[in-house]
Amino acid sequence: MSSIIFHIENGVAHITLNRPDKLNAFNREMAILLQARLDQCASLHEVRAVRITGMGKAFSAGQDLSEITAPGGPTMSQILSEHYNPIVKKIRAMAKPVVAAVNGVAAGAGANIALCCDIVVAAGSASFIQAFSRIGLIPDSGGTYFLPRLIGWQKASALAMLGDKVGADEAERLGMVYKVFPDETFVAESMQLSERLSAMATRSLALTKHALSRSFSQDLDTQLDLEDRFQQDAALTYDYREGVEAFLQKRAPVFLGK
Ligand code: LHQ
Repeated sequence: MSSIIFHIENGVAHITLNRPDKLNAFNREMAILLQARLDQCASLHEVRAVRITGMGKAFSAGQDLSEITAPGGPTMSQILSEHYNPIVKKIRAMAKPVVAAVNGVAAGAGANIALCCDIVVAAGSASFIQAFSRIGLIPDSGGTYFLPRLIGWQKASALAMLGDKVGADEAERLGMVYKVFPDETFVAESMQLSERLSAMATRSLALTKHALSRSFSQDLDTQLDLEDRFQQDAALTYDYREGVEAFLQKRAPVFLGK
């Protein structure tokens, strides 16, 4: 069985991290396969939203620690430059919404890959651990970038240094997570949310995503100019015409993602 399970249904690409006996810890194979699937999601028009989740009781326990000590295993620099950094960059560059459906514990790189997604939802029993400091490392996979932006410097600093486990409800209260769904309905509700996104005006969601990403490094004037340009791009789409027409005709829009 592959360490990444992939299928497309109703416009959603479902990516499942599949090493459940290792709590879906990342080894090189899983990291490379995930990148290939993310590339596929980016290039296929029929994919209009991506949902990433984990098989079994965990989302992902981060780096497979047995791999880094194994003879011939990847080096530290390979792990970041060839595994995690490309994954984070591909998720952020994806011109489609990416949902992290955090079904269980998300630790280390597993937590930060979830946190770099556009919308993070969690099962009630899920949890997040910046496990790096527990083994003498620093948060990677974008942790030092996304965490302070999501929850503020103080909380990020404390969580990164202490490596405390944060339960789903607290993660929602802190702003790490958009919504927590009860364990019993988590799969259905997170799928529903992904399908709802896949039926929306995909180009406008992509432009929204990229505008939000840019806002962190730009001043207001530059950001207003960017909104002006992006809005003009959005206004050129079929979906914009459809959205306005449907509103005026008092019917539900049928967006095609173009
Ligand atoms: C694992 C792992 C794991 C292998 C559970 N590896 N087997 C970047 C640069 C380069 C190097 C290092 O990494 C990075 C990025 C990172 O991600 S650093 C952070 C790496 N991750 C961690 O340090 C987390 C390690 N795991 C844990 O602390 C616990 O397993 C958590 C808190 C996630 C879950 O605890 P439990 O629910 O009590 O499960 P468990 O500990 O009993 O684990 C179940 C099995 O999974 C167990 O195997 P076994 O054969 O005994 O059943 C674990 O050894 C295995 N496993 N995480 N990362």
